[in-house]
Amino acid sequence: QFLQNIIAHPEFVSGHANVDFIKDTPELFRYKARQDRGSKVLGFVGDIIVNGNSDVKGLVDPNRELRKPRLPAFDPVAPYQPGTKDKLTELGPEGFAKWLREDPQIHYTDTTFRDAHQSLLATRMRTFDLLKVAERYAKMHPQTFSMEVWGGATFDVALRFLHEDPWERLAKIRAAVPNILLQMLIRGANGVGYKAYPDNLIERFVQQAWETGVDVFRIFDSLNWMPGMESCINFVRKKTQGLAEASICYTGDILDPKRNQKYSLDYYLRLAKQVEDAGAHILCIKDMAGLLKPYAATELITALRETVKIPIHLHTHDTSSLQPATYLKAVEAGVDVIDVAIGSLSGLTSQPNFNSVVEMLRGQPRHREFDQESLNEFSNYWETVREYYYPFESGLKAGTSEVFQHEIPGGQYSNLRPQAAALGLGDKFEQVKKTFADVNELFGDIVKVTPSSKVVGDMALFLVTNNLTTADVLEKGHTLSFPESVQSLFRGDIGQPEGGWPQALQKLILKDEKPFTDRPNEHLKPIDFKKEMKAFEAKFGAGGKFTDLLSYLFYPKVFEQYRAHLQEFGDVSVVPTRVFFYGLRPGEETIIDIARGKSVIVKLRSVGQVNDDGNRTVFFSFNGQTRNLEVRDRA
Ligand code: 3PY
Ligand code: ZN
Repeated sequence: QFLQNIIAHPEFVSGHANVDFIKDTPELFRYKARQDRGSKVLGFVGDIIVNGNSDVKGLVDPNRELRKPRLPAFDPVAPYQPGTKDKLTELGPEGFAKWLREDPQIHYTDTTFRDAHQSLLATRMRTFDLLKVAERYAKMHPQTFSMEVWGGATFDVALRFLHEDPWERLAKIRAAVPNILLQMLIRGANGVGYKAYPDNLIERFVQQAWETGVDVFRIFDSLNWMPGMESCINFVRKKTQGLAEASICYTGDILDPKRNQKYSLDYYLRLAKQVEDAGAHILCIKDMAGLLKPYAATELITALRETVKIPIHLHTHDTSSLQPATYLKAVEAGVDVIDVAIGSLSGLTSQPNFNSVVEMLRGQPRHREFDQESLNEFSNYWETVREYYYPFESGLKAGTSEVFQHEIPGGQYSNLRPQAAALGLGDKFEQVKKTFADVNELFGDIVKVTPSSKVVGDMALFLVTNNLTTADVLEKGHTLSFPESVQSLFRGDIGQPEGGWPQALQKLILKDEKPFTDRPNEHLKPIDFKKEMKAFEAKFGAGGKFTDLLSYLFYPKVFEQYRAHLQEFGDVSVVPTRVFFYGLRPGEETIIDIARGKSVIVKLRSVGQVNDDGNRTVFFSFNGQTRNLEVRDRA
């Protein structure tokens, strides 16, 4: 600790420490009381018992019984069967893409570990529950094309709400799944954030993601703006042996004369060609709101197969509940890979049902066999686990054709409702959805996916909160002060939309500020990683991990809070989910695996009254011995 204090001290770091540095710096001798992991985790459990988990505040039903999930069967000593990861290693990215395009059988990406819970449970699925079945899945279903496990909102949410390191999650999944391609979603120049970042940050991020375990990089731009994707495609090609899967986000309806003026079949074909020319190994049609209808899929996929030589991967959300039909048509038209989620985490704003889609295609010449009994065991596992996350359910009970009007992405839907509720608009959600569509029109009909969709959402919430219509905006916009994200969008901070911004509106929003039309990243200073690491270590202590630095550069405030939590409570990703969200009831016991081969048994005996210092004594039995903990009651 003494040595650590020296190398972390700002004076030492800055190179200004002289010979008397040690003598003149008494704080070097101040060691933090070293708390062992077991005590830290007990502190966390005590805090949840007394104060609750703030992430589920007001949403907990104390009488709710939660069943214990049953793990799907597998043979733990059986070796992993070779899968697509082995194929990629064998063929390299170009050869792999060629093989995929020529393989007649349909392929499946399982999104259970990322988009499914992002879209149904506000991205809250914890590493704890994922890891319980990762190895089982890889051993039971090695013919899966890929598992989407990372990126999108999972990065931010892991740090912000789950107090977990997203990199550790990825590394652990990789270790458990060595045979199947692991896939991530990356927002092009916006990385895993909501704004543009310096190019060299995206480059290092991509490289580190590959080294930690990502094989397939699904890259998109939230306005379908090619310059927002090109550099990211290049980074994947240059810095990894992985696959650059570039996306075209699907919006509108190519078969609807009212919606296909701007977003026509030709528009998508033109983009597809550009994506191929930019060096993508795979083309993704990213239907983030679930708007691609079955007969439109026939037209689109058929034409795409004729336009590009690279394989085509189709992503959709089943918000309308029509999307299995879209998959059927897409498979008939020659799509190469489709995205599905395990039964109990599928449907509605998530992906179509894996288990059922496999059955749908039975009898189709392109059918690929899966062990249905096992898929159903996984579905049963996730059904039970899902109950632990009940505070995050969106409330949507059935498919809705309303999505064709509001076009809200599946991943955003489950966040927009609590966002509206937090602003006191809980009973105005219908109006928020309707206003979302009005704002889209006002903005000139844009592609809506993170982060552009968030801006449309922000504007809709702004209008509903202030009782304004889009007509009011055009009339008295010069007197309004627009949300920061709206100003940023119209300034060009996240790129340019097809056809440009409506100019009169842009003037109303930006007032005298001048927008730019080139790449926003060009305006950002490259990161000096050496310098940043020094500053990082001065702040957080020596021996900084590069992955932590990357997290910090994307989310400085969130990372600081994550780090403070880690300091106080240790790695809480090992705490069982029931305890993590709801604590323990008197008499209840839990086993926490705090390190490989090291478990602690924690039993709550009782909780005392608040004393004069504002603390409560929590009486535990810890590995069979009495342990009493003083916990501040923050109520
Ligand atoms: C994300 O960027 O998080 C998405 O899921 C977009 O669809
Ligand atoms: Zn999605």
